[in-house]
Amino acid sequence: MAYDLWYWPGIQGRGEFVRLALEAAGVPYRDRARTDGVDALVDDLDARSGIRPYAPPYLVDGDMCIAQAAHILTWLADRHGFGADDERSNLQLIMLQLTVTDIVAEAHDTHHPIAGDLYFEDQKDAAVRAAENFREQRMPKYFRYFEDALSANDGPFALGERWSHVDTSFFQLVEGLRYAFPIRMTAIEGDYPRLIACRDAVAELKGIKSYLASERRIAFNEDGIFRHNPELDAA
Ligand SMILES: N[C@@H](CCC(=O)N[C@@H](CS)C(=O)NCC(=O)O)C(=O)O
Repeated sequence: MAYDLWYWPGIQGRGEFVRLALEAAGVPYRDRARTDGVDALVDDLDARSGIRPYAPPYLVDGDMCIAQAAHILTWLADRHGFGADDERSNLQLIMLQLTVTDIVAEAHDTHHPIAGDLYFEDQKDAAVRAAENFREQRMPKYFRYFEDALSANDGPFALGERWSHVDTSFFQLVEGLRYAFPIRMTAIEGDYPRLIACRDAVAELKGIKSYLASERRIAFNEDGIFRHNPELDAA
């Protein structure tokens, strides 16, 4: 039976990291808020009690319901064989996936450095400072780390020749940062050939190719995590 994925319908957001792995693996899922509407998502979340998701994305399989994008991905990887075969490598993949979670949160905070529920205009000065630090210090530091990780095995992916949930997340990270910070990415991405080769190899996966060409792939927009504010971008 297909999984139910619940995530805000108008954006890629954190749900996209889950969508990409499901699409790459050819695992059937229903993107419930896209078919049933945003109210259905709010109602579904409100109807849950006890230990329940704090926020979307969350995945439902019968009685099972888990949230946290990185957690969902590692659970899916175990079930559908896009993790590693040994514990040590699996723990390394989880470590990398959680580090993607960290940079994604920092990318979000460049446009909302003070509070998520304040308008951009009300925190623009802080955003300009946060984005400068993110571009100059944080992007190279994370990218160097991912580049080193990708040098551990021969091949375009973190595990070498076999893709994993980490690679689909690297793909989305590069795409998102290209959208949000095109000037900065053009200036630095040549310094990280393994990360870009990984992004390119993911783009060639059969499931990803057809997903990107489909209407299921929502375009980047100014409501998502990766937003393009020209004031926040520079080489
Ligand atoms: N750490 C969680 C973050 C989940 C999250 O922040 N979801 C956002 C949308 S991307 C949300 O709906 N947040 C509502 C809130 O924090 O109140 C994850 O990686 O899944």
